[in-house]
Amino acid sequence: MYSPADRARSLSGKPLGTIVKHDHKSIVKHFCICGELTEIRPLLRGHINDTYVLTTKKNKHIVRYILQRINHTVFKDPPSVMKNIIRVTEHIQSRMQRIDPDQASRQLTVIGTVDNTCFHKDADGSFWRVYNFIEDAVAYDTVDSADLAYEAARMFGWFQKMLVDLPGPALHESICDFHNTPKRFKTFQSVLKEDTCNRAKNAKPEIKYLFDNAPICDVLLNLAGKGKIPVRITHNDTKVNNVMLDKNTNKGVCVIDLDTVMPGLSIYDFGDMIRTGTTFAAEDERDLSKVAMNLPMFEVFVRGFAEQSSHFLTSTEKEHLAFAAKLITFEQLIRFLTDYLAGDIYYKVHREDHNLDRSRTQMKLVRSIVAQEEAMNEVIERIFQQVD
Ligand code: ADP
Ligand code: GN1
Ligand code: MG
Repeated sequence: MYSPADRARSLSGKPLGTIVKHDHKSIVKHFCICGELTEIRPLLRGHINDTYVLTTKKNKHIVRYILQRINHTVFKDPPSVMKNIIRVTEHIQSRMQRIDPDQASRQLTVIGTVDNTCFHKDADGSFWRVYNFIEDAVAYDTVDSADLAYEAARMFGWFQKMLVDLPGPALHESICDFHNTPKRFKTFQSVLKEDTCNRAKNAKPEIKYLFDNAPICDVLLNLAGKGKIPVRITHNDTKVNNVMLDKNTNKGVCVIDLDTVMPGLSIYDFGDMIRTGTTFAAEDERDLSKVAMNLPMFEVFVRGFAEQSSHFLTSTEKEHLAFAAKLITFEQLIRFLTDYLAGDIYYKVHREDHNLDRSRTQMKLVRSIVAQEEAMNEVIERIFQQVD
């Protein structure tokens, strides 16, 4: 997770995935895109990959694409990540052709290269891929209406449902121990011990909170280890901005950001959606009075998710949904704080103390969930009884 090379890079002041000037036009030539390239515009969203919108024109017909440079310091084996993505997108595509052909063309599709591969590796060793652009759809960082919340939740439940019957061997683990919360805590402890940037002094309350609450870290992995919670194919990064909703109807269109689709716990996916969807505040909000888990929104998320997943979730999974929301938010607090202490080497930062600010929102959110956990469990029980 934080290798000696990563740390060395942090000391050199250069973030992971150090900015190199890329010749995007030559890169695009490797892909089978239609028409003449007229624009390449960076899309400054997401903490990990570099994303660009490509615009092409053929006989006055405009077609757009997404070009992405895969962050290969985070994803150590991009070809295997792409293999996963091809399997997942092709499976969803073929199911959609059967059940909802109108929406099939609005699913994420990998655009191949002229050499008939699914990515291009450039001379600098960067890995590039191209997707179709999902038109007339929006990825919201936060959702502020019940309609949007319901659709986002429905789509993440739908995504798991679509992959329940993915044939073939297990997917490649694109990031090892990605949601291994106890391991995340150990990494935090070792980064804190080194405190190479001398930043621990700025985060005393957050550090204390992590130690005080550490016992929750291993609850879900222990249950999984005993076979009480199944390992399924999960998305593992179910931020609300990783689902695209139709900009006119608000209906769910597709799920994006598939790099982390791999074996995982379904309820961590539920939890991450709650973490990002039930607060109206941004993940880096400085005014912490705005950060809280909103119970009415939570109810809508539970309903949307339950309608898609109720038939395959086990009772132990259902009993731990609220807990998973708390735990994944706690894990995110660990991750942001670790990166702050390590010198901002994993997440892109855009201002001083950005990762510390992000840690603080997560801590406030965990506290808000703890205060409402009983009520959240009541909501879950009631909604699943209605849906079952
Ligand atoms: P990251 O891993 O950096 O979060 P994403 O794959 O989520 O990268 O892409 C970042 C943003 O780019 C998304 O939140 C969305 O706004 C936009 N985006 C990504 N893929 C598409 C697509 N195929 N069509 C339209 N917009 C997209
Ligand atoms: C990253 O790629 P993006 O921005 O959707 C991260 C998630 C974190 C999230 C926090 C591969 O997601 O795990 O929860 O930031 N993705 C990876 O905002 O680490
Ligand atoms: Mg994303």
